[in-house]
Amino acid sequence: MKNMGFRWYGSKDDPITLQQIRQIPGTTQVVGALFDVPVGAIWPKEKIAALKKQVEDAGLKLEVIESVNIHDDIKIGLPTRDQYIENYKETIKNLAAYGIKVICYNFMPIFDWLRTDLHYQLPDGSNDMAFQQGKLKDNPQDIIDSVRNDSEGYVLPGWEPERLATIEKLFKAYADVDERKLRENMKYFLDAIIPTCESYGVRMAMHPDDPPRPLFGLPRVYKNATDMRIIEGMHESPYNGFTICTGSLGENPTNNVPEIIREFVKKDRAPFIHARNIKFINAQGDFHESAHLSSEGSLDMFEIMKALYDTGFDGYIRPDHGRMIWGEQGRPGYGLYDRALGITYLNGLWEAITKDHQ
Ligand code: CS2
Ligand code: MN
Repeated sequence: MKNMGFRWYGSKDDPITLQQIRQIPGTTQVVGALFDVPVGAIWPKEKIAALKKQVEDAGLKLEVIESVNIHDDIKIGLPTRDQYIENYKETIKNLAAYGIKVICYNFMPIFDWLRTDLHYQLPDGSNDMAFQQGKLKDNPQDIIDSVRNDSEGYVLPGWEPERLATIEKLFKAYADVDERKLRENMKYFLDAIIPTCESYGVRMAMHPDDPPRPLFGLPRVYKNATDMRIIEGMHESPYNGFTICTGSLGENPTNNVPEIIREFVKKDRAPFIHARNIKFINAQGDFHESAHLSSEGSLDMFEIMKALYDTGFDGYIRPDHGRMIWGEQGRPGYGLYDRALGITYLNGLWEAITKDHQ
């Protein structure tokens, strides 16, 4: 696939090098971000330029950013949000100046994705991340502590220590934010930024809530196709788009992922795809992340790639979380080997589907 990417955490924080990424066959894009700019602040041009140069010097491209995170004041709807929205617009302009085409973001209150195991043991000796509802304690602090203890010292996206230190305060601040209010705040944000995206040619790609269900009483607004139609209607524009994360959406067994792809790629609302598989452990919808192959999980990756092919998808795609295999250690979900295998598999499916249609 022409825009196959690999998520990278930067030379300071990622044990994986750009040279290694360059050697994964069929990989042309790095999906990157600045990790040392506080949420809500403007991303400085010099830092974007430096990242871009680093990636290009390694023979790769940087056209997708994951993520430019949204300040909680915007999600809560505080009066201070206007300044953060202005900053976000400046960041969009600065990114556009360096050829960024897509910004992935999410609108999840407090937590980004959530798992109850970061090292779930698989029978073949590898491990990956899992979510088991029964293991979720009532007190969010327990899950924060367990993630912190289990992440091998890596800062996981959305779990930055400075945010988590203020968790109690954050929960209080979100007390009045229900699903309706969160949607209202999202529309306010989109109405403000999408005109800037249109003028500067940067497409927003919202990531689904992961797992796609309310947790600790916090509202969730992107769980399924119905939610997507609501978000789409908040601000009609191809620049108001989605990241279709097959794993996140697939974690709800009632979501038909290929159908979601068909609907939203056809409507030109899906500039970015995260392709990964998950495997349900029981009928309650507990799951672990699996290798990318259809045979290893509960999602049919062939049908997913075929839906992309049939709808003429020509956007950006990356494998998502992988297992830890061959003794590799590092940031859970973001090792080199299994994601590289994922790319090879996805590219193989794509070649087969493409040639079959010639
Ligand atoms: C997740 C998220 O899809 C993923 O890799 O780890 O952290 C995702 O990057 C964010 O929700 C996007 O904003
Ligand atoms: Mn994802």
